[in-house]
Amino acid sequence: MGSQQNDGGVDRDKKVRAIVLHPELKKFSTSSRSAEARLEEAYGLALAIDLDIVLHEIIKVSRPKPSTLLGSGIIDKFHEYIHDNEIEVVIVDTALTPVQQRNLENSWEAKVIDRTGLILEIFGERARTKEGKLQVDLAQLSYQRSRLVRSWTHLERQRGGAGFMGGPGERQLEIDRRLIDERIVRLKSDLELVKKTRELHRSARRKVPFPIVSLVGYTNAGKSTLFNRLTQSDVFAENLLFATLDPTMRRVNLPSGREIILSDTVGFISELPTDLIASFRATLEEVREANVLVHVRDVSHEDTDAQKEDVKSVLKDLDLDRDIQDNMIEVWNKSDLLPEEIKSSLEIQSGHNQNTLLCSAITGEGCDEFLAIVEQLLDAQNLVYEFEVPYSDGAALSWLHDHGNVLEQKHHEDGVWISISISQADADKFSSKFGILPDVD
Ligand SMILES: Nc1nc2c(ncn2[C@@H]2O[C@H](COP(=O)(O)OP(=O)(O)OP(=O)(O)O)[C@@H](O)[C@H]2O)c(=O)[nH]1
Ligand SMILES: [Mg+2]
Repeated sequence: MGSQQNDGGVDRDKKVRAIVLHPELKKFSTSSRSAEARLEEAYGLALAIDLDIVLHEIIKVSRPKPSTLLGSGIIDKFHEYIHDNEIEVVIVDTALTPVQQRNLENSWEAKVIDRTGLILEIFGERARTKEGKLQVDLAQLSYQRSRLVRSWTHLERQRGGAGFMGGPGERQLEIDRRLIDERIVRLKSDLELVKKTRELHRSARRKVPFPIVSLVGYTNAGKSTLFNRLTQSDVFAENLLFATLDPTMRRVNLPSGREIILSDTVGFISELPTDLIASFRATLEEVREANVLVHVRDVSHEDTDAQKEDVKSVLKDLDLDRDIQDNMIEVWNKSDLLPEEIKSSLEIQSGHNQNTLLCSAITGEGCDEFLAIVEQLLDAQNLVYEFEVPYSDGAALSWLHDHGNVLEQKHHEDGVWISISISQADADKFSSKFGILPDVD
């Protein structure tokens, strides 16, 4: 590739020409998705970074080769294509081993990016908050560290390069590796610091008895669009995979006037790289703390069922599937895109389950009902409160014993300190009846 030495002067307006290949590993596939659907998704991912995608294609792989994954016939065929069409980047939609990636790069004389690399690249472009950026940097560096290939991510950008095409040559590798190690150490300690600050904020927030409601779901399902509608805000919502990366939180009033905190989060995807799951654990801390989890689904998507399974498995990886199950709402979004027949059938189905709702974040259909469902769920939920009831308020104390589950009680100088598990609705009744405002534990 001729333009390698050029560190900063690459024409930024000219898009890098790329192709997307989805290897169909016939014998090994356990996925319920078709190869075509998977190729489309990979294509969508590639479009999420600014590349000129000249071709996207499925390649059947009957016997994956450890050294190159693909057979030599296919490699030769694409070598010619890559050369003739001035392709600079080849996206191979699977997890390549470092050796496979390196060998393919050498054969094709082009940059090869696998699925993990691509997702990391998108995340790198999208992260906005300090913590988000640090986490992406860390995930990228660990990924890069494992590969003896020319680096193309943040390191270069920070040296003033033009994205992943302006990289240094192989001789730079040793220096890069040392730089990477030093940066990993620094990033980890920076992250610790940011995490501590977040933890402080979070415990401050816990004192505020506002329940947290988190939107989760497959990327592009419509979480941010729903969030914007409900909070009357304007976060980035776009027909782009991984439009949202950093969580956003806003207050919303429920029909009764009670306030909740709604949080919009990063979307999930099938085969989410494990490195990234680990690094996004902290970003998804709000999800962990949520009183209600809202699974937003694009029911107009042909793979909506497979996507649901993917979301469930990511939630499982994040240890979020256990406690929250009863407090989960499933939002069947994009109802406006459904043919009339399917829409009415889904309407009936969702009517059978009180925690399922058919709606359209675009037209607003069903969205009021959404808040009512959140309210119902919260009303039914028990929260642990801790507070002191003055001795003079005997009636308040016995009311609590009647309505909640007292976990602990201590006699202080001026009153009884009590730790109680009680429903949100009763807690609200209690504070309006007796004028004592409890703190959530
Ligand atoms: N027709 C229709 N389009 C919708 C609806 N909800 C969202 N969209 C579109 O779907 C695309 C993705 O919406 P987002 O809200 O960005 O999706 P997201 O779940 O936040 O996606 P990520 O942030 O990438 O995880 C956008 O083009 C939206 O306009 C809907 O109810 N109907
Ligand atoms: Mg979003």
